[in-house]
Amino acid sequence: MTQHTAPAVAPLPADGVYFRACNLCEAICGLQITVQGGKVTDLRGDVNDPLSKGHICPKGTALPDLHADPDRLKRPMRRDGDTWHEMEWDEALDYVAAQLGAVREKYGADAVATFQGNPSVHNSGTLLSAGGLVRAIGSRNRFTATSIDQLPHHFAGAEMFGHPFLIPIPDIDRTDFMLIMGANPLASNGSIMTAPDVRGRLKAIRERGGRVVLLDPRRTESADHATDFHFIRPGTDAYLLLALLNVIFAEGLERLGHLADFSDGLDDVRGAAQSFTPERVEGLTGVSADAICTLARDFAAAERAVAYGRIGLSIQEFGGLSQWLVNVLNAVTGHLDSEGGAMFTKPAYDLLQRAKKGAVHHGRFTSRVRGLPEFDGELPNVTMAEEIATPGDGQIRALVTVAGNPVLSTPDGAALDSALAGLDFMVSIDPYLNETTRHAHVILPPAFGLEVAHYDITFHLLAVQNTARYSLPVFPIAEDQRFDYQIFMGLTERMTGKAGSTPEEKLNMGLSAGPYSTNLDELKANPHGVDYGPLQPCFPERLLTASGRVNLAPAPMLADLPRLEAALEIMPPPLVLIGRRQLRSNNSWMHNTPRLMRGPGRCTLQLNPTDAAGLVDGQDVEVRSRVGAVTVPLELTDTLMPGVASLPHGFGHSRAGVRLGVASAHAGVSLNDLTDSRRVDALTGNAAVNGTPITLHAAAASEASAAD
Ligand SMILES: Nc1nc2c(c(=O)[nH]1)N[C@H]1C(S)=C(S)[C@@H](COP(=O)(O)OP(=O)(O)OC[C@H]3O[C@@H](n4cnc5c(=O)[nH]c(N)nc54)[C@H](O)[C@@H]3O)O[C@H]1N2
Ligand SMILES: Nc1nc2c(c(=O)[nH]1)N[C@H]1C(S)=C(S)[C@@H](COP(=O)(O)OP(=O)(O)OC[C@H]3O[C@@H](n4cnc5c(=O)[nH]c(N)nc54)[C@H](O)[C@@H]3O)O[C@H]1N2
Ligand code: SF4
Ligand SMILES: [Mo]
Repeated sequence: MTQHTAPAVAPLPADGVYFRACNLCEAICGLQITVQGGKVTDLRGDVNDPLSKGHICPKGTALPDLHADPDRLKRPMRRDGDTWHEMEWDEALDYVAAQLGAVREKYGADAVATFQGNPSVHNSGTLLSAGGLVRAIGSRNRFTATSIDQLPHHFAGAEMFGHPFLIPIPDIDRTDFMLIMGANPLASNGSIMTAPDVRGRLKAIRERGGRVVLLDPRRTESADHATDFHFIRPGTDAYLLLALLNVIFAEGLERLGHLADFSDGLDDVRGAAQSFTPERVEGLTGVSADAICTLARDFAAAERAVAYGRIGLSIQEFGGLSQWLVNVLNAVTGHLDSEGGAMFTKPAYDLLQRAKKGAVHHGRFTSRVRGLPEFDGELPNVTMAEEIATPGDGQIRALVTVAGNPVLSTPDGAALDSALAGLDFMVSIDPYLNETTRHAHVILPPAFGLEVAHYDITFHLLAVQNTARYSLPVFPIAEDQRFDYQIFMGLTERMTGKAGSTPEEKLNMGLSAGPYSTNLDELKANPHGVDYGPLQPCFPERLLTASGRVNLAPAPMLADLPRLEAALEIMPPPLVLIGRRQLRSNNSWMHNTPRLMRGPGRCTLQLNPTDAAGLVDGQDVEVRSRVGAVTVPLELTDTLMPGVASLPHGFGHSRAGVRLGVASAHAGVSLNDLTDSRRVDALTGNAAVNGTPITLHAAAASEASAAD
């Protein structure tokens, strides 16, 4: 029960037409928002946005709903047992800073952990200010969503090109051959490829006579827009990529193009691929040797081609090798840093501007309990629960979560759930009382969405075209609301005596120092965004390796190959589980929006009919893994590869004490109650949530069982 004080009344937005970017996903679509009488009366894509050109998806339309959500929190809350009491902001910030300080004082800095979740990257105030607090805490126990997502991309970027953010982006608008592995941009709207309207961009490839080849264990929404589709068994992409390279080298199809002058390691790559013939990997991957040979030849021969591997290649046991090999495939066929291939951006706010050449990015320390390596100052989030639950020096006693819901979003969420209950102190900076924040002692809810000023530092850096766009708020906030950055600066100041610069000051500085010498005033004067044109080749100038050259065969990758080789000998499990992104979901947090939840329940276990073993479509099945079990309706569909089942992530809203009325009515189950924190990509430390071995059983005391 909450004891309510007077509710905050926010002033109404002025009537008018507003332009801003949607900050819900990586597509960063421009929006045109009409406000009349204090309400949004029309919301559509901004046709004048140089990147999105009017594109919008159903989630963008739901943005105003977040503000009207009765479950959304606006004032700090302190938990006393199961009861929540509202607090004043100053009182709350004083209290939180004192509690964090006390734990730090008593047990040392490492006893205070932080977890920064996905929306931190979609809010420039959060992105630019949370770091101040993290530094003030000074703990090695720093976690983010990166290590259950794109860490292998950063790892490969750091090793091959010298910086975690030197990640090649597919030049989708100029390519004639796009090989897509482990991505479903028709549902996700594109990732590490900011490309609003992927559907239109893929159609354009087909219309100019090009090909789109998709490899996925599920015949996805994106498969409808491909020219060729192949099932691939989860976790076997590294074998497939090595086999493609094997054919390319065996047939002398390699060409480095301009990379020949500034790259090292071609012979090592050739050596690595030598034993992985298409015949050797076809059984394991499920892709025929014929198909592999043809794909290798066509890809190498295409004048403008690009291989793009996304989350399906990262959240698996060979994520680091897979992302490395995608880059290598592009490089050795002349498709890296060249038009229509995999290219690098030149963003107006450039995170690389002040980066040092030859910096070390990983392995400088390891996690206490399991000894997994850090990357860029953060530890793998698969270690979080054990670091909280295992007694000893350096045990985590306090936690700060920011814009994250790790109980639903990280493997073995149930173990984390119970670990969180044992913390001495937890604070969550989040507008919702959800599966994770229910464990907090204090919740500090920021203003968000249409209320915040925003610049997409990360996604302009990952976009298929160089553009810049600054968004001003549409909704004003009430006097007793705070922005994320004010919360971070308030806590940092209380802990260190110094608050640091505001996000606007930092943005302005970064933009003026950037390649286009722009600034916030200039961007404000261009509310639809500024176009700096298509991606340009930038090697070797932009390389940040110590040698100033591309490292095609980094030592950590070569050292990981025996692990891949050894796995060839292990019998694959009969049935494995993968995730499934859905257009009308956003990880764990938009299930409270009625308009996105309409229609039949979406949290179903999809399975190929050949694996049904007597189970029937629509019946409840119990899914078991090493760590847990869930009961969920079965959906038989031949869109799944035999031997593979799929469940969406981000559901599971039935835990007690959450305040998510709509989401709880569509609770579903959490995929991460089945995934296993022991399954990890040993090279990068990324969680291997896809490919989890499972067994199926009829839910109601029946003997019917499949695949066990
Ligand atoms: N099995 C499996 N697990 C997965 C994935 C998968 O494919 N399979 N995907 C993974 C991926 S890629 C990711 S990125 C993670 C995402 O997982 P998390 O990083 O945990 O993020 P979300 O689930 O999106 O939770 C977002 C939280 O941020 C809050 N929020 C929204 N906007 C703001 C804001 O402006 N400020 C603040 N302070 N809070 C805000 C919301 O209320 C919500 O509580 O999940 C991962 N988990
Ligand atoms: N609507 C919506 N959009 C989102 C999100 C969301 O939750 N909902 N989340 C956002 C976030 S945080 C991210 S990181 C991006 C992710 O964006 P994408 O990478 O496009 O994510 P997915 O749609 O999960 O696509 C991954 C694909 O990999 C396949 N796959 C699974 N295992 C394997 C494997 O071992 N090998 C291969 N080759 N394929 C495999 C899956 O079947 C799936 O089709 O999406 C973002 N956009
Ligand atoms: S595609 Fe992404 S950025 Fe575009 S409207 Fe939808 S959620 Fe917003
Ligand atoms: Mo993500």
